[in-house]
Amino acid sequence: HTMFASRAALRSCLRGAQLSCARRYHGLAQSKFFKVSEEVRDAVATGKPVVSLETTIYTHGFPYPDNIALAALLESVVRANGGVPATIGVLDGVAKVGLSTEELIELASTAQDKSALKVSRRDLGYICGMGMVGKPMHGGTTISGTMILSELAGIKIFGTGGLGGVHRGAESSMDISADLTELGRTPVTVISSGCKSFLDIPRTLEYLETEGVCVGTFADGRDGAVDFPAFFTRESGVRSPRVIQNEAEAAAIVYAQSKLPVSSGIHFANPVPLEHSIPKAEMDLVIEEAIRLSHVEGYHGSDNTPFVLAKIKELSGGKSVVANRALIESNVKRATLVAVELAKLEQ
Ligand code: PSU
Ligand code: MN
Repeated sequence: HTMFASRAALRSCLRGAQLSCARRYHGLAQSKFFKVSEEVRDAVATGKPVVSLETTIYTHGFPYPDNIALAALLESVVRANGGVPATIGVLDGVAKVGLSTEELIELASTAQDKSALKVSRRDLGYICGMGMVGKPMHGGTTISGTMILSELAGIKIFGTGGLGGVHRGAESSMDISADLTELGRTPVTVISSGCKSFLDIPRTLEYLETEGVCVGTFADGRDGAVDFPAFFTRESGVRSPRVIQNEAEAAAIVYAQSKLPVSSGIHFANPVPLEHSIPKAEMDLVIEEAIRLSHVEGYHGSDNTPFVLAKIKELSGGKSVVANRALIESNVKRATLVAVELAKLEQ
């Protein structure tokens, strides 16, 4: 028995408490284990277009020292398009929004010995708490972890490579990325190239629908139905729930949703640039083999995605790395242009 008329009423009250808590933090935005750089704080306070960038792609994705070059490139893409970058990660148990160049190099260097944690929602309290008791660790934040810290810092737009999803065989393994539930509960817009087809894309979209996540794919003038993209390829065989034509449309959706009592996130998929797309048939073979090897070697939990990604890279002979870099760059540019349009609406 509760004082609430229904479970829905209880849930919406809890959600309200959660929101007002997040809002309170926007002003303070600092604590022993949470720091926002001065540049980012100032940009958020003065309504400049800020774009979040994650760090799991550096700690668990790209090899050292390519990852450092990529990190620098992405920040300059944001600046060149009129935005302020906020690279997010955990250094010595302190969650930081707006890493300095030195901090970025320090964090990305952990790719050499894999010493950084992969930090999603479940890991944030752990890594920050351990930092308080003299066990400092570095962490690369996933989409989920980066969304939480973005919201806390007041950042609404986040650009990255690929979204986690429902894994194939999830009906028995229950392996569903925390990125999806995060999108269901945290009002941050993620721009990526969809998800790799080592995941179960139809079920990923079903899950996002259940979680109340608006999913739209940039069509850039193409008419009619558009596929939700599968990272390296523009085709997935699955229709995107919504189609958007440009950044102004995307920003209008973000703006409208922020004014409605809808606290879930948004995912805009930006298909890989045509000149870098890899034919689906070619990628399918590579992915089948990567998944087979992951099963053979018994990978599961948070180690599974990095293993499969590394195998895909290996089996596709470097081609995938070039495509990967190109699409992230394109997504981060798109994210910045959405943030610029959104800043105009919020003036
Ligand atoms: N998919 C990719 N590249 C990535 C990731 C996913 O194509 O780098 C990373 C992102 O940081 C994402 C995380 O948030 O993996 C999801 O991991 P998991 O499947 O364990 O939830
Ligand atoms: Mn998982």
